[in-house]
Amino acid sequence: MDKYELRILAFTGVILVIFLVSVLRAVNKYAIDLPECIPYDESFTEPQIKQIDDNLYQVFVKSQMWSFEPSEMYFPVGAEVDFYLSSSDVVHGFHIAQKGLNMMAVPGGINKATAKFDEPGVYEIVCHEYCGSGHQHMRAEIIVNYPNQQ
Ligand SMILES: [Cu+2]
Repeated sequence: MDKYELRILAFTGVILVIFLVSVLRAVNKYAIDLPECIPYDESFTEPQIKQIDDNLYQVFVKSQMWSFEPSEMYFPVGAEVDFYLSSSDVVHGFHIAQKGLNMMAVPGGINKATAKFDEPGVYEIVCHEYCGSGHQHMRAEIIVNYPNQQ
């Protein structure tokens, strides 16, 4: 093998290692929870908010043209929320910009991601996948208050 080819291969390997280390550091630093697909179960398609314990919640979000259900959610500061996302018609998006949470709602599938809400405020959820003529109205809100403000 030519010595220049070896140098290019070594350089590419170093760049690859730097890239992988950077991704792992970012995942740790920002506590990024990667979305996951879970086996389909019809019980996840019924919109609801469950409180599991003081700070742990499960939300079953149903996406449909052109709304999310539930469309308004209230949590106390410090709440950790598992979102289980389903779609009853077409592919939708589920994006909470302030949390960097981004999922797809796929018919016949359930996607799950977790977010922790340490700061009070209003967190807007938008559909970021064009899903039809009413797409721009597809929004929901998460309101995070101190426990005594709910
Ligand atoms: Cu949409």
